[in-house]
Amino acid sequence: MRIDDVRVTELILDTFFEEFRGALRPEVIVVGGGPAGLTCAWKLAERGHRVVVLERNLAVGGGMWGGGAMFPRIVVQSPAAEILSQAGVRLNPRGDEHFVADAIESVAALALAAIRAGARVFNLITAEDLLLAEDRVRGVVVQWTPVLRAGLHVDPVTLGARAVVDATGHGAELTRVLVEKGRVRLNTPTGGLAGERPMWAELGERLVVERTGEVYPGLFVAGMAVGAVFGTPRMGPIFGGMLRSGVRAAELIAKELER
Ligand code: 48H
Repeated sequence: MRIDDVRVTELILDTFFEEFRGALRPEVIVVGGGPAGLTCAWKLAERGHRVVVLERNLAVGGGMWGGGAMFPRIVVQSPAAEILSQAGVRLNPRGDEHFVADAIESVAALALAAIRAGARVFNLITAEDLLLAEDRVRGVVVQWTPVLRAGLHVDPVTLGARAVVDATGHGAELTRVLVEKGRVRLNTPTGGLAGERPMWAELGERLVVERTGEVYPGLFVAGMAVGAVFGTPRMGPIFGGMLRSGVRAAELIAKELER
């Protein structure tokens, strides 16, 4: 079989730009393709919403690949175990309310579930700023990650959405940008970012779900970003809270979109 090298290039460019063009104004932009972001995107897409996931790195999965201390295992409890199960992940029940899952299988399954449900995932794109107009977050400003890493002075471009999710993990990068550059008060007890607290898995797992929500009109936080914003404890390699926070964010956003 003959291969036309230039045709391969055409196919890549044509299909990428067709898809990217259609992704400029989704209903929801999820920034960060870690466990919380992927779960949120999956659950919103499953309900028929148009969702785009922007991931800075080459691979989605965030901190899940490494499991606990580079042992690629994650621990969950019910009801997060059922979320993993729905995604097709095999669970190892240990008979004491703990389930163990393979970290790599979990990342792969969550990514596939999100994509198969209809979420569009773009890698190597960093959300470096927010579109903030008339007291509402209305989108994100994006740049190719390699441009940022090379320190090149290249202007970014903008995507719009009715809701943006900060699922950027421990750094809560987007919310931080909103507070520092937008000089706004968040819907948090202090009006700002409280900063993540030391380890206490039981409380951290509960609060990360309870505090998931809209911290400023148009901006939701999910996953470890919730900890950084609300000052809730970290929980180590027990990942149930991340999955449940993603589900919770999806439910809250769907409620607004479907109103
Ligand atoms: C595009 C970005 C940007 C940006 C970051 O860190 P994550 O895995 O985040 P969560 O909240 O889904 O899961 C947290 C979990 O992995 C974890 O760290 C836990 C449970 N820790 C507990 C403990 O005690 O330490 O994923 C965030 C993703 C990553 O893939 C980043 O590359 C990406 O977001 N990202 N993508 N634009 N500005 N910032």
